[in-house]
Amino acid sequence: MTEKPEQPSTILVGENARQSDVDQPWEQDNQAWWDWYVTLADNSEQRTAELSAVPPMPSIDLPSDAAIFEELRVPYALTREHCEAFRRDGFVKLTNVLSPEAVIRLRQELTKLLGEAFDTSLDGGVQDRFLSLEMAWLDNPVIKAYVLSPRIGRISAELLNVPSVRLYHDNILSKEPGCGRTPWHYDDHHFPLATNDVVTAWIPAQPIPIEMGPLSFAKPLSVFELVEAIEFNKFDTSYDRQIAEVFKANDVVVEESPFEIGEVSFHHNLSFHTAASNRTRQSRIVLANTYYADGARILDQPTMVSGDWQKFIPGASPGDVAASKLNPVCWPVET
Ligand SMILES: O=C(O)CCC(=O)C(=O)O
Ligand SMILES: [Fe+2]
Repeated sequence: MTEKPEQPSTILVGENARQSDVDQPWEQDNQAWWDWYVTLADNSEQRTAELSAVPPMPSIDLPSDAAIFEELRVPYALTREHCEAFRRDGFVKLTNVLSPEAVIRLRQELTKLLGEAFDTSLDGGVQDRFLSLEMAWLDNPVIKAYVLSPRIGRISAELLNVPSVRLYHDNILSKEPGCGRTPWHYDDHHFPLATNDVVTAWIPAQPIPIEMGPLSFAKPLSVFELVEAIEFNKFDTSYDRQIAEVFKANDVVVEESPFEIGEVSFHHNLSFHTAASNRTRQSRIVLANTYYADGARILDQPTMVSGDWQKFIPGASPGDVAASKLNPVCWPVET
């Protein structure tokens, strides 16, 4: 019998390192995946040592959840320019996808869920970590409204130019004060789907100034071709560093800009992106929902970097159409 492969969060060296490689499945949970993943980021160029204060969230009265859910249903006025930008650049940042009220409500709920799951308070209770939770939509009606939102599902389908999208997963991501960079990557590595019609809606639950580490994108989309030959290395920061070097040598433009309240970015699975460290005292909380074209299949050989994908498409095998009960169609709305 062959031995079960070791996992990379127990960092392997020498002899053992050769027993494990990227083509093996990931066998730990999503949190362990993120704990490992952020160790692959080069943090040698820390911008400032001090954590800064950010303005508090606006203090406004919230409408009922029913009113917020209605807002998550109504279409967004997506323009041809938005779609062209997405296809050319691999991402688009859209303002006013959510109202300030909907952002505040989202943050309340995400803070509650993260606080319970990690037994901590947010905004300083824990430092330097990248916390993650997924599949919260299954038991939480508020999160469900944001994850299965027809407004967000329709934007995703229109950007991909496909008639219908399904949910791959929701991902609550909280980059805590002091946590370092997110390594350069494209998501194609992470999803076990045999299609490039995949988009992630990255929905901040507060404004994100530069010092909090907004998601940042290399453009245009085709820059992934410059770095295709760079081999992923799961043990150190060399992949991240080499990508940055190639982009610099080729004068690749990186869009790193703040997110205003209610602004949401949508990125394609071949879009290269990164995020700086969180140098503020507030948690950088985000809901990242990934959608894909209905009809897509699972790869014949999902890899370790695909994370614990079986959790998100239960009961499915490599090669199957990805359409489990955890992958509802989010657009068009099924009646
Ligand atoms: O939140 C981050 O820093 C990274 C998120 C990310 O890479 C993604 O949602 O695809
Ligand atoms: Fe990503």
